[in-house]
Amino acid sequence: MERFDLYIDGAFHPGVARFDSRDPATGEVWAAIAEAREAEVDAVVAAAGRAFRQGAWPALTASARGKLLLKLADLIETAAPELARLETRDTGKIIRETSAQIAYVAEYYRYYAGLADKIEGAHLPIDKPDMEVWLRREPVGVVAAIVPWNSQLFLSAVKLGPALAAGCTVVLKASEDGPAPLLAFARLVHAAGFPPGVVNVITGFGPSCGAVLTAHPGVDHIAFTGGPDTARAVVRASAENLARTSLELGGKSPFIVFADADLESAVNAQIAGIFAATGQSCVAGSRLLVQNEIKDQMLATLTARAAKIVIGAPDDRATEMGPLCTPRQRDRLHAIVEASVAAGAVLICGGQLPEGPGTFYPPTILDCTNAPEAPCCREELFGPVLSVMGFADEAEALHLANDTEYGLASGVFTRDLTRAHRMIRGLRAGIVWVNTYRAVSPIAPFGGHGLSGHGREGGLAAALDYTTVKTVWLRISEEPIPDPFVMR
Ligand code: TXE
Repeated sequence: MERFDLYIDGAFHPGVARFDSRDPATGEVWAAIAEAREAEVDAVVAAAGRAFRQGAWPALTASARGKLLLKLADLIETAAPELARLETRDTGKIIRETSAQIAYVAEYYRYYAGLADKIEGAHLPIDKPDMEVWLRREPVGVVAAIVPWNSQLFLSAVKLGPALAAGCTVVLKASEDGPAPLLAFARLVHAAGFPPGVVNVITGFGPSCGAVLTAHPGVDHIAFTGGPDTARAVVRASAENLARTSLELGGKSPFIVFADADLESAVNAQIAGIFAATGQSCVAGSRLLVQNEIKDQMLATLTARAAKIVIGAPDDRATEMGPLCTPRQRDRLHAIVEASVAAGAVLICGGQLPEGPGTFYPPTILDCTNAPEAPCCREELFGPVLSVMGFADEAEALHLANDTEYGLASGVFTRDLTRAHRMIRGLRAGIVWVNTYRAVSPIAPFGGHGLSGHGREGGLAAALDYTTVKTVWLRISEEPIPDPFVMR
């Protein structure tokens, strides 16, 4: 059994109790995880508050903060194979994906390291001759960063990078599902030499840890990634401390293929868009909208490729799709697939619960052309399930694409440039990928509308999100300020 501790105020902590973590591929308990509840949350928020207000952190220059982030990036790069091993073991995400993703996570910290000393204030041309007025951009304070199990090193980097560059301190709460890699990441934070309390890493359950953290009076900003129902609880909790919130809540993203598209590219991108990470990806292209002329051909090619996907042990480099993270996720997914078939969706492939251990689920494709209201077209499934609909023309494609409460990502495959531009304008989504899908970079903002949440991660804007503006007025006149009650 491996053991993982909380990281609070620069020290490792066994927590109030330990809970088991299971390997999703086998169902075996493999790790004992330290749990945080109210007392630990109080202690960690107090530590982050102290570190924000006093000691070494506020005394550091922005450039020095950048250097610490660079050091952390180097340590992540070196430790990437071990972090990948842990994430694969604890969440079932395949080793090919965790290795590549964690190596790239270092680039996020490097980007924000470089940004730390470029977060500038401004000088105002104020309408009073004896005044100088300028704006200071200051860190907002203590950030509660809450992440789910999927891509957690990545999802925490897009919060910690900008928050630390801006000068905030952070309490990072890992999901109770698969928390080992983030608790191991805390060891790198420690080795990088961040002052105690600047970065803290805890885990625990929603009601006894997450809910206490989000309502805590010592928290100034909540950066949350998860589902919309939990997001509603987070926003309600923030009514207590009036903390700012940024929410990244996944989607029901349309993947639109016109008849003139390069079909090979579209098929490969769609396969990656829905079956990579076993579909547990916020930007999963889970609704394929395909022009009627090529629908049969595209479905046949997709189904043939889906049948060849190598499903197996996530730590085997040959595996292309691993298990879902938890039995809860799989049960929910399967129930929605069954309800969708009952609502008229036609099962093209998959859709059966496999025998044997582990939370595996087959690549599943449902033709929903005659069942647009089936739950698989409406709800985020967070699994390897693709809903397909045909469309006649551009107007219908746009209507179907925007017929969702979500608005995170979208993909358009066409060779027609002017049509691509019209689609870009018309799509209600935070990201539009044209003739590509699932591309990300620390330089590019990431986020959505509606049930997909609000706020943007990545890019310069994310760092500004963790700042607040202080307006400074300086009177430069040598004349004494006149007595306000003496008439002149
Ligand atoms: O996520 P939760 P769940 C979607 C996806 C999935 C569904 C549910 O559709 O099927 O959400 O997943 C913490 N206050 N996404 O239940 O509950 C929790 O401990 C504060 C999309 O696993 O949102 C964990 O750390 N925090 C998404 C984190 O919230 C609370 C990724 C996320 O868990 C809390 C994940 C509370 N009251 C799920 N209750 C995406 N955007 O990619 C729980 N948490």
